[in-house]
Amino acid sequence: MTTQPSQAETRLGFPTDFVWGAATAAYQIEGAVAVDGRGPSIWDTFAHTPGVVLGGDTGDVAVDHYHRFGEDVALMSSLGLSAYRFSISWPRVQPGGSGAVNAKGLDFYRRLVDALLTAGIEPWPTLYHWDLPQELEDKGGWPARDTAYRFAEYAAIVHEAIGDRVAHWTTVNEPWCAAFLGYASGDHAPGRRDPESSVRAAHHLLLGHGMAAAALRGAGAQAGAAVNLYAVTPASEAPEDVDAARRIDGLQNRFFLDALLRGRYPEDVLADLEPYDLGVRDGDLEIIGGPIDMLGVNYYNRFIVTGKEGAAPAITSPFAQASPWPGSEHVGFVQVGRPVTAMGWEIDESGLTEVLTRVAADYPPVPLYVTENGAAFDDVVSAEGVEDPDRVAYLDAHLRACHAAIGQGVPLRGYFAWSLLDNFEWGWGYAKRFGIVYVDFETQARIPKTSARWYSSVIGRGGIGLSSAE
Ligand code: IFM
Repeated sequence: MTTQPSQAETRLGFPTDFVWGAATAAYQIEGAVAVDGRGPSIWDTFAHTPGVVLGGDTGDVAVDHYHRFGEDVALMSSLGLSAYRFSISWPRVQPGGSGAVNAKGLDFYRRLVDALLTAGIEPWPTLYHWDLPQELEDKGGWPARDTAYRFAEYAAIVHEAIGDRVAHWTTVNEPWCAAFLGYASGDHAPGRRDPESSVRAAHHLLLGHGMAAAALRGAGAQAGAAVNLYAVTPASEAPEDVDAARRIDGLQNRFFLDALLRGRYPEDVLADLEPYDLGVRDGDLEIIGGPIDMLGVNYYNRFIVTGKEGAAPAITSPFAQASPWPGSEHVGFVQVGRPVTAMGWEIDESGLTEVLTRVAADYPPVPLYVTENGAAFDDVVSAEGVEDPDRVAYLDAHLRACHAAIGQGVPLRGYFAWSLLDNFEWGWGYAKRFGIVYVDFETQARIPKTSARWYSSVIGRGGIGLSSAE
């Protein structure tokens, strides 16, 4: 990879083949939940359960991307995106999660991929961004081993339909969230609160990834997974803080990284999870640790962790539990007074460089992509449009952090802003806006924010200005 030397003095240039993208996920944007044969997912059921999503919001309509994808692709094109990361709704493609395939559902993704390619935008589908078909949950969900096999079958169905036009595949997105928010804290669908189920879910999500990745790669595609990684720092040198940080880093980061990139679970994490049976069988970790072509890193913030009593839980949902997931007993999350986003997450871009350099230094080499990074702020529409200088500053700082990582030899090949559009932010409903494009949820009008125009100019220049947020 080479940078463009002619412009090197005026900007911090990125490699010429750097992928500049934006990301979304099916349940957060598509809507049309009962249209053209889509089946119900765990998020449909969960969101319709009173008291679990702020304001009783659901993804029933979301931002109606299912009907407006042409307009949205035109928007991406006007911004100059080189790639678009979206997820495929399993229950739209296979309403019951096994068996019959819904031709109309597959056709939607064929049309989306075609529109992207026509616009010169590379499609980057993710096969699982949390919308498990409800029928599979009824049969045991991710804690049941069979779900991993069904996932691999579904992956093959989607590849068969669009594999001739799609090169880069992400299997599962943020398996930590799907497993531990879904099955331990109950903050996310399906809302179960059972630690053993959550660790089995984590293992089966990884197993599903391994089987799907092998099948996709066998068919000539490039495949990988996207994990949400955090910089984790003990609040002090006190042994209980250091151990709390080890446990959080273990479950949040190393559990997934070691499995995916080394084919094993970390011993200390297995010891922390001692009372539980993960359901690991002979050969599973060889499958999970099989070759991948890329690792997606989703980064939002740093965790500063204490083992002392009384600190707050991590802010994962408006309904976050005090000790929400196994191994996090007696763990608290400390804030140190840095500026926060509308999620209450402290902004610390140095953590992104830290996470990227750590993966590059501690694990076998694999191309990395920042598959999600962004921030929610309380955007308002004015006569001037939607001005979001805080988001511009956030994105700028994190792209600087990426640039620094590349400078330290990290094989970082691309960056996807989260998110292209304001959307359904899970337990927060429509109360949190992550988009670089504002969406009026009443009219569905799209209004590019200042950050969208700024990002577009970064893409056009192939880099960021020498001074902040230029
Ligand atoms: O909106 C989510 C996304 O679905 C997964 N990663 C984090 C984002 C912001 O919370």
